[in-house]
Amino acid sequence: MTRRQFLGSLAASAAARQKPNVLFISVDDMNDWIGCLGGYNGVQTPNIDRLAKRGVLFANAHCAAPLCNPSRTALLLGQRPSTTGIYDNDQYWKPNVPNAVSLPMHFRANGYEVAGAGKVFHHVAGFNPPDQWDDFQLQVFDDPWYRRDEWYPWNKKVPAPEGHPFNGLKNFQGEFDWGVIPAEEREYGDQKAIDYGLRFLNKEHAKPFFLAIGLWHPHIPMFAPQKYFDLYPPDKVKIPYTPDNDLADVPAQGQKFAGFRREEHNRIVKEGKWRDGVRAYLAAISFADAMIGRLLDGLDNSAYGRNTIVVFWSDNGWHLGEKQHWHKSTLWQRSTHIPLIIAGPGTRQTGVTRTQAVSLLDLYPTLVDLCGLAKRENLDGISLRPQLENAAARRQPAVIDFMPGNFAVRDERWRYIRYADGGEELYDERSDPQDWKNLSAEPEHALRKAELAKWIPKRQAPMQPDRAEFDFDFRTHTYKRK
Ligand SMILES: [Ca+2]
Repeated sequence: MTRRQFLGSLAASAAARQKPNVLFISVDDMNDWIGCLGGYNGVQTPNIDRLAKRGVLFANAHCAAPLCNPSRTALLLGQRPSTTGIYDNDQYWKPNVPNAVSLPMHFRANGYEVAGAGKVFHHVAGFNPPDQWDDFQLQVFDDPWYRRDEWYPWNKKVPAPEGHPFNGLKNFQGEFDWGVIPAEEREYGDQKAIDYGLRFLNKEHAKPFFLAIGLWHPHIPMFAPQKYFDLYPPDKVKIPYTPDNDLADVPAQGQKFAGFRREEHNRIVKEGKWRDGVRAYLAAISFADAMIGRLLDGLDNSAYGRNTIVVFWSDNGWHLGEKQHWHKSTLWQRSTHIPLIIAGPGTRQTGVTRTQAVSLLDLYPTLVDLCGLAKRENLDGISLRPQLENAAARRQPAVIDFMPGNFAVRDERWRYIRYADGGEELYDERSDPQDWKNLSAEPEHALRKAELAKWIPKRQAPMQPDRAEFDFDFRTHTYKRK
């Protein structure tokens, strides 16, 4: 190496050291029931709320798709389902979009140390290729007695514990459970992801880092230690108000999405468990919040507190009986509206709220922008930097995909939904945030609908083949088309 090359490499490593780190924290199925978003009066999320106070709260943020895999894949590849064809939970992204450069890959290619734990990509085997990370700790489940071996080959299956299912619902299978499991608080699976993050933050890192910590909570099964249930005395828990005729003005495809797993809603109502389920969701949210608090404390007590961008996001929302539906998988506010906070270097104002509609698709270009990474072409989102700097910065609407041909377009005030069969909905979210009154048939809104419809992507990729069409080998992480 010549002296000049040596000085050049010194300068390059100094520049790399000055780049901000990223702590990328996600939760699963957390809707807007957090203190700073006001979705449920009385919810206790002091740690998420304190993060909002030191950053920018995007109060009108939406997922790219209201379901785990398409939402996470869209965020992490920077491209919406109608661009990639990854619309559902059963589609591997890696063999279907082989040239994609994911957000962690792009950080790696730009000199970052990239690590993670828990559920960042979709949680089933085959969705989180090991080449994405310098190091990754796979998810630890709270319900290892339920997890099917072929989907979770790293999971050690155990016999179902006594008392399962813990919610006492009759004949319920699988994940749809809630309650207190026989485990200490520190033994819950998500704590292992937090522990990984704390260990990582306690180490010295030669390069700037991108650290992704993905929590499963408050996703079903909604298990939490007793003390989080005790935050919500049963007689104080409020069931969401749902008008009887709420679905009457919803077109056929919307009815179909809302009817998915309707039997679970019916059973919850029939067995008198609605309030119980709402309470478990609140407990699971507060438990997630407490774990996030541990991680934020760990960051503050580490060497990286001042030079780390914190991004907090949820992959989609969650219905608790609104429109006779539990789960996500709808194009309404309840499913698409999610918490999103960005704090740390790059946020000039702190403790402020932005009301422009934004999308999780915007995170990829935002982080490229804030961290000075090489620009990427063909990303579907746009950088949030203008909103981080200026409350009045202009935005384009957020567009949400759900299965081929179905879209919601959300701007600061309106939500326009168009289904593949032509069915439409229009809601004024300012006066009707619960999407109760479909205004799409009213002639006075024709022009508004046409304006919003312009944002629906012209190019709509067909559905990619699902995983049944591949032989996947977890050991070598290879896919073979059958
Ligand atoms: Ca989810």
